[in-house]
Amino acid sequence: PVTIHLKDYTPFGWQLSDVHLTFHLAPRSTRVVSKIHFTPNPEAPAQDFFLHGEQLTLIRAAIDGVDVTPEVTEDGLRCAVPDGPFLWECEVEIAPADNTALEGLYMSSGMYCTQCEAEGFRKITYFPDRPDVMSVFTVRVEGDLPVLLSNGNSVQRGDGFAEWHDPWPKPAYLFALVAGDLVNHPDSFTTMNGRKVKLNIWVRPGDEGKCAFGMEALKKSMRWDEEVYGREYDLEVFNIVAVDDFNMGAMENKGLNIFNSSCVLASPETSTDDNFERIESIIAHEYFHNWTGNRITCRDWFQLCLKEGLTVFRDQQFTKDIRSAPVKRIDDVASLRGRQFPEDQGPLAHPVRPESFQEINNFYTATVYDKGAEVIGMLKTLVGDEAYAKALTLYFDRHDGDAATIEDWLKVFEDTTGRDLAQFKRWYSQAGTPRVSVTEDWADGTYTLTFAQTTRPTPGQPEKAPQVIPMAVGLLNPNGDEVVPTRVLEITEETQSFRFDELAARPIPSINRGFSAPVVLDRDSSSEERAFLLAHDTDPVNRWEASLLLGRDCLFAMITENAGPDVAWLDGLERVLRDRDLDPAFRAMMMGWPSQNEMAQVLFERGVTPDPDAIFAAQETLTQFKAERWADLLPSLAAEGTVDAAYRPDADQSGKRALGSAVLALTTRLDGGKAAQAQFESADNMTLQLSALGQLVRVGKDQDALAAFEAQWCKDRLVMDKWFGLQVGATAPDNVVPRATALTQHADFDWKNPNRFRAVLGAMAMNHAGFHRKDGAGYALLTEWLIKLDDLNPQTTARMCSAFQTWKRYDADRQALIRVQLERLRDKPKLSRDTAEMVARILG
Ligand code: B3K
Ligand code: ZN
Repeated sequence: PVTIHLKDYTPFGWQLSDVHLTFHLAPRSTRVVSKIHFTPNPEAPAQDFFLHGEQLTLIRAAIDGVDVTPEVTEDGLRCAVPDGPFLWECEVEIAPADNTALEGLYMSSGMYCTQCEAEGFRKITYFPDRPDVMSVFTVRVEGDLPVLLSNGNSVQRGDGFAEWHDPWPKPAYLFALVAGDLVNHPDSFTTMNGRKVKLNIWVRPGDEGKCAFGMEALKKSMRWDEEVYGREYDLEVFNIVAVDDFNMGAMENKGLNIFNSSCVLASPETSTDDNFERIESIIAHEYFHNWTGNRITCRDWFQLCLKEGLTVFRDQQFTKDIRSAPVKRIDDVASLRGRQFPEDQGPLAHPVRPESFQEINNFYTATVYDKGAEVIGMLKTLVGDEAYAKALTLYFDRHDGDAATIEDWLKVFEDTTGRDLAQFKRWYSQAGTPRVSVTEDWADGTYTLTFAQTTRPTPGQPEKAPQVIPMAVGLLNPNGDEVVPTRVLEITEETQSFRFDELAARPIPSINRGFSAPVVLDRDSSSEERAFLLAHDTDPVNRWEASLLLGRDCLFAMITENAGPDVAWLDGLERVLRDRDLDPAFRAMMMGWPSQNEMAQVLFERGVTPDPDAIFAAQETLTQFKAERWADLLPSLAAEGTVDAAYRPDADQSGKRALGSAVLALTTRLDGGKAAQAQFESADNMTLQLSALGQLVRVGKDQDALAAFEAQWCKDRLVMDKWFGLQVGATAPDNVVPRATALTQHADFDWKNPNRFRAVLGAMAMNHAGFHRKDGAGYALLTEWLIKLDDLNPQTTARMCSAFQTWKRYDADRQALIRVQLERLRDKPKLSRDTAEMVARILG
């Protein structure tokens, strides 16, 4: 396998002034004709003329009108070319109907669509398929289908053809084409400069009723980017298309975003509150890419976080602005810790800007996206809001039209603030989660906090240097008042102290407020102190954190010492739950506790080999205990969690329903599922229906409900994904593998559809105790299916291998069982490059 290195970057030898593409669509014999003007690039070293191309049948190639015979290899073609500018013409044939990898041009339920990021365009035609080669595209689509779309503005349309022109130079990964029998949900948006933009969401007939929410989210995003970042949309039309078969969430192709239908279609009957919120944020994310990604793109794929980290940061800001900021922050912190920390602390650890890869698709990770966003958040915290805004304005002014780098990005901050960001840059180059230990000192009214940072070795990086850590700290008086409001301490040394003078009493510190830095805090705080913060902290994230830490300790003691639940913690929590001044959504979050997966990590960190069954059992005992202890409180909380008004997926109503469903989980422990059954029967929206079904699955009283649900929804693919997923994800550990096995035999288990595949096998891998059952049946089942899927869809296969990334946490027997499966996968004949790289990294 070939490894690509950041340090080897060289510019392409030519510039492309314009690209003309003509598509003659046919399921198994689409012809793609390209005409491209190449001009030598004065800034590039001399090189062979090489164009990427994979799985293409070359029909004809010509230079300046004269036929040529290039040397064709598996990954592209080489050809002798003139010294000066020339016109390249080429015709290839491809078979979209046979493209199961869902990369390049493929078919999904009878419609043609494309996915080119990162390197899919080379499966459409021969091209310099790299993000720093940007050009103006004109596209003609010919086919016997009612709707023919591509990027940019519509130029001409007629019987069986359409022409599109995108005036903004773009790299090939932003190219898109869609053709099919589609209907649209139209709307329009008037930009800040009064330009009217046509908006469309294109869907398959029958889905028209599920577009309104997405459209509102799009308009909100467009307005928000104008108001907050001063960014205006730049084409006459913005199209979104929903596609059923898609490897990820969505794609920001210029003017023609393509979405996994699960990330755009929504209705109260078929979508949960969580679905609505996710759809809103993904629509925003893809739209925001228009400036951070498309107008300013990446020089090479190592710079992926330049667009992804920044765009995630922007979509998080957007959600905070239009929903509840504290709740969103807690959500993001929980997801960072649940997904990114394990990555950063295991065999797949890599820097936010990786330095090498074999298959770039394997680096669309929580580290690049979510840690990438955290790094931007830290930068903003360090320079302040005003400087951040100035730096961003400079970034857009200076780099509009560029394929930029992290160096360019940091330079705008250095130029606007005069700060030297050399040390800060380590956040981009050093992998691993920094650990910060805290000690304190109190004497004569002076309180001193001392921080010591270390980062453990990660693959390829044995030594780590200290990073810049913006640590937001506030101090509370023993009576609960805040004596020192939040202050950001800038830690740059390995060990560093900060003093707070003239205090009347020894304060209680609230450290890393708002999770100002993505680090693990090591601090021996007493449970009294945590309980105090749970009661008094003004920072919602740390209030939640205090409860989480108490929960961790409680479960740890239950698992390792057979202790009973920590009643002091539960009583503190109860006071929070009873506080009607607190947002129901926040209280719902406070009712959560460390997941089984998180507990496995906690045990491992504390030197105890995690036993998945013991973790599960402790969680069960704790839940039962909570339910009994709070039995009196539950009815009033349930009432607060009930919405009487007509369904709206807004923050207010969904917060209430979240509280309601957290309460239902406890009530079910007391009534064996009676309330859940009633809720299931009366539910008039998917949030209530699904949360009730989840509880019925959990208590094993799900047979009738699952049948009823299936009968009701068997025609709706997205709802059926929930049905498949929930019965595996929520069931008791022993049932997980048998159920997943049975569901893979179900007539509707269309395993070539990534959503359905993930619904069953992804849900199995996420059910901690079920997946990690002692006999290894979970590992074997997942591997069997990964082996099967790899021939068809390497991207989704490789991504799902990460289910094994935490394998070194577990006991020798489980490790041996996992190793057998990883080796079985490794040794599969014709294993894809994607999966091969993942398995090799996980095996280490
Ligand atoms: N940029 C795309 C992701 C492409 C993934 C390629 N394997 C979606 C997004 O981040 O918005
Ligand atoms: Zn993105």
